[in-house]
Amino acid sequence: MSIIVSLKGLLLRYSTTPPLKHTVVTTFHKKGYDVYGRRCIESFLKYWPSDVSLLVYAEGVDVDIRDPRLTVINQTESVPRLHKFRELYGDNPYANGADPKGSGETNNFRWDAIRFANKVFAVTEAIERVKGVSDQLIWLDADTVTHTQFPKKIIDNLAPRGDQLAAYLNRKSYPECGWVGYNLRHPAIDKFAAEFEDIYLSGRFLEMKESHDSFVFWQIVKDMERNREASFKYLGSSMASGHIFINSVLGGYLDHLKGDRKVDGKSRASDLYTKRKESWWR
Ligand SMILES: [Mn+2]
Repeated sequence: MSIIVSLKGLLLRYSTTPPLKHTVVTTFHKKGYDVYGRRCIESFLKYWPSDVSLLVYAEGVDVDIRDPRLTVINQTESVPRLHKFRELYGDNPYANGADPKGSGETNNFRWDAIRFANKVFAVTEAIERVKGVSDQLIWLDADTVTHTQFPKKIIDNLAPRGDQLAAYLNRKSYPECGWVGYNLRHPAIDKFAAEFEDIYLSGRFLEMKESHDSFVFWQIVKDMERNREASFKYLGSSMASGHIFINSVLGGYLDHLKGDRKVDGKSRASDLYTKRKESWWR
């Protein structure tokens, strides 16, 4: 948006980026709450701006943290389409980590749609829920910890705007979807959400090369770009591979505990390929 001010006949044009309302969404089950979810919520409440709220889809766990910024949603009752998906494909080995190409692998995340659908349906339910209330819905993996005060201005700058439907951590191959910012004001946001769900519910994910949420997200992004339905904001780098989350601007405020780092509570120094000055990384 730009504001034009006339001052004694002199036209001054100020370029302004209006402040935005942000909602963060995540999900976890009982074990996840114990190992990392609690830490995710507590560090959010400590370091995120006071006007950002957090929506948690909790599966079979009583979240015993109370805060006006925190809304806990009973995943079992409130995300019926996820449970429909589990009914349809819960017994299908190719939706539970088995390699459809027949390598004999049975437990590979690339084909574990049942596991990653938790994210997909939490995102789509949250889009419905906070559209009209917030400008940006930020998906944040629960295995993240905020370690440094996260300024509102940085979050505003990370947000997708205008014809950008989402902001995500791109890299050489499929993106890192531990953080995805959705533009709730984009005219095609409902279409995106419907497509995300339908790829899973219709069984189309079984025909795809990989079926975890990040791969499916990437396919939708490429389709929408090709069809000129939306553009996207890139928070990563097309040259980068590996642990893009903590090496992006996000690493200045958050850590993302992939794999067994969840138990350690911290990423390793060897995960960084950019210099970081925050005390967390010392
Ligand atoms: Mn993660």
